[in-house]
Amino acid sequence: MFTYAITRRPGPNFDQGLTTANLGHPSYPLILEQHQDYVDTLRQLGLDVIVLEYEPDYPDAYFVEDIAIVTPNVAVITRPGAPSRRGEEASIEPVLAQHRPIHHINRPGTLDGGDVLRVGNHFFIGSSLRTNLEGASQLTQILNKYGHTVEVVSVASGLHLKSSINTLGDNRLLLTADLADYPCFTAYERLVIVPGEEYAANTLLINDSLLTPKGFPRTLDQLYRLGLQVIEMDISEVHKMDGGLTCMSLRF
Ligand code: CIR
Repeated sequence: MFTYAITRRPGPNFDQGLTTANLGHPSYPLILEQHQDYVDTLRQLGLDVIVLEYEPDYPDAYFVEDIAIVTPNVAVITRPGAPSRRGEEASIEPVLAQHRPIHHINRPGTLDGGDVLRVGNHFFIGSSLRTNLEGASQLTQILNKYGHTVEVVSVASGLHLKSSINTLGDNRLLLTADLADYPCFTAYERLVIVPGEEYAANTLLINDSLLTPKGFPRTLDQLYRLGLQVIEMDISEVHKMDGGLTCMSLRF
């Protein structure tokens, strides 16, 4: 169960962030509204939500998920794969240090939290354009030391591992078709996303509720059948910046 979430408000510079999405220019007033809805929803779900101020030098800094891995036992501050994002950690580390022992991913390792999927005590680390094998290996050693098991998975499409796969709780995974037959996932019950709705793979489980992006009706229908509370969230402006629901918070 999560008790806390760390988030950060998008700044007026947010449209200078990295993106490959090609979905048009995002609106600042609208992303602020969407971000506030996200914070309000996490609060309604009972989380104590910390909202950090925006970072004038780091337009992507509201994607706080990439900056740390937080488990029940430890917090690991990452070294993001994109050079423009290195430095975002300075304001996150002191917050996490109040709750967990802190470790770091060090050069030449790179790792984005978006590549790290926790399923119970087990962690999947995606090796991707942002997370290199050295970063994955450093994180593996730290997580093993704190009693967690780890597997490294190669990310063939999408920005991060969690762009394509997320946990639904109870041994269930929501994942895109290209990952469905990976041997490391076959022990789980798998809900496979229909073609065209891949963005909805970034659905976020908060305790017994699922936050899912608006606009993916077939996935929504699959999720409703699980019997959990499902909350659709309009995050159009976040999508334009290659982000999703998991990216905007650190939960612990
Ligand atoms: C980036 O390219 O780094 C940001 N524009 C998007 C990061 C999204 N984060 C995530 O999926 N965990």
